Amino acid sequence: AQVKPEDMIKFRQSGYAFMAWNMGKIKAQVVDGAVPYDKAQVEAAANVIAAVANSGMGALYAPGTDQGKGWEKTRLKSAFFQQPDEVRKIAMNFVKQANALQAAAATGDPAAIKAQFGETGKACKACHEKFREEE
Ligand code: ASC
Repeated sequence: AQVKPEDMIKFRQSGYAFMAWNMGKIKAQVVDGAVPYDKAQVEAAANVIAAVANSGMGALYAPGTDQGKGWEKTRLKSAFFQQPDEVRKIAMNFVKQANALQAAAATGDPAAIKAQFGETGKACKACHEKFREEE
C-alpha cells in the first residue's frame, strides 16, 4: 500500500526519536558515566540504532515531504531534494558509522564504544547542519 506523505514524516521522525533515545542510553553509560556500564544494554541500544539505520529510511523522503502543510511538522530543508549526491554521501556514512557502533558495542570495550559514539554523533550532525531547519 502507498504510504501517505504525512505518514512518511511520522515514520521517519519515529525512527530518529527512537535512535536518539538509544544514543542517550549509550552516552549515559560510556560518555557521561551517569549510569554504570552494562555491556548487554549498550549492545541492545547499538543494535537498535544499526537496525534503524539499515532499514531503508530513504524511502520516507518522497518529493514534497518538506512541505508539512497540515501534516506532522518537519524541519527538512528543501535543499535535501536539490543535493541528492550529498544526501547519499551523508546517509551512507551514517549507516557505516552506525554499523561500526554496533561492532564496537559487541567488543565490550567502553573506550572503543565512546570513540565510535563520537564518530556516529558526527554523522548525525552532518545531516542536521545541511538539511535540518533550526528550531
Ligand atoms: C544524539 C542525537 C543526535 C546526535 C547529535 C550528534 O545522541 O540525538 O541528534 O547524537 O546530537 O551531534
